[in-house]
Amino acid sequence: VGRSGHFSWSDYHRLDEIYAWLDALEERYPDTVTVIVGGSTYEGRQIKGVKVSFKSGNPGVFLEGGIHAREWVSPATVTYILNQLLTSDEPRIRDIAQNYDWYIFPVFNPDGYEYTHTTNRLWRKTRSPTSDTCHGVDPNRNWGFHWKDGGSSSDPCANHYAGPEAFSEIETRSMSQYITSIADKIDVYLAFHSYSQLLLIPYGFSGPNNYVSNHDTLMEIGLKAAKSLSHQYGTKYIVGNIVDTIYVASGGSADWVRGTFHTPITFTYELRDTGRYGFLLPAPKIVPTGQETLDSVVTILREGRPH
Ligand code: ING
Ligand code: ZN
Repeated sequence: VGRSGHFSWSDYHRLDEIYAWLDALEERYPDTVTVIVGGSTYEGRQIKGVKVSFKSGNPGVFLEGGIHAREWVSPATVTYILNQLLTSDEPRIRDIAQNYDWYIFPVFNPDGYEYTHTTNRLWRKTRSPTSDTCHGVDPNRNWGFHWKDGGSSSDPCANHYAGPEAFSEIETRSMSQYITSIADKIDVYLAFHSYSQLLLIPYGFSGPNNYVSNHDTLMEIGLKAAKSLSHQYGTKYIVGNIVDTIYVASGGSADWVRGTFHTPITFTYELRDTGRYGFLLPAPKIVPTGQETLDSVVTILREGRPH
């Protein structure tokens, strides 16, 4: 598929291959798939995604991938899910595909993602200059809700640099504007990172009051989702509030979405593994990771729906 020839989940892909595949999906499914340029990057790239809609009037689900450059299994999993929504025959997948409108952006940080392919495999941040010698703001510390309220750095050379102000980065600023434009349609926001096998509930800013109002409901949904996720391969996830489960971390995208729009269902995934390969998860693990993650997404959407 696409100008670059092929697309698969047996390898990680460069940005141009992912974007060519998204364009090819729109050509192949013109009634269902619309390519959206949601934002842009410091180096002038597009932040490209798709809307998938089989009928009008559905509640919306937003999938965010690749905000951190080195977490390659995130874009791979998000594209895996997108492909399954369009091609799977399984009733439970057809059900969620057709009864939600999907806004899917596999690579939120394209400059960083390309940099991990060309120059430094373990780069995390954006690529804007931040000092005489350093580059990059942590795009998951740069969003404007409780910005710099714990777990981020003021050092422009640090991996968790929050930036000189909230939304200093064109990537987070432009995507926040796009999300704002569709926020009233979005019921579910899912962000995908790696690694650690966690399913995280907002908020991540320093306490107190960093539990969301429906924390108990999200815990229930999350625990059921983690159970579904374990069915195929026995992969174990821990579910909980960000601060309780990993560390204080403010200025994340999901915190901003939840805090600004009160989006009822908001989770951040930390995908495989727990550290054996870490960010360098071998490509043969993409498909199993995608399968088990999709199982959990099905559960989140079925449990989160009024029933
Ligand atoms: N982990 C996330 C990070 O940005 C996180 C964890 C999620 C923090 C949601 C804040 C909000 O640090 C990785 N691996 O990047
Ligand atoms: Zn991350």
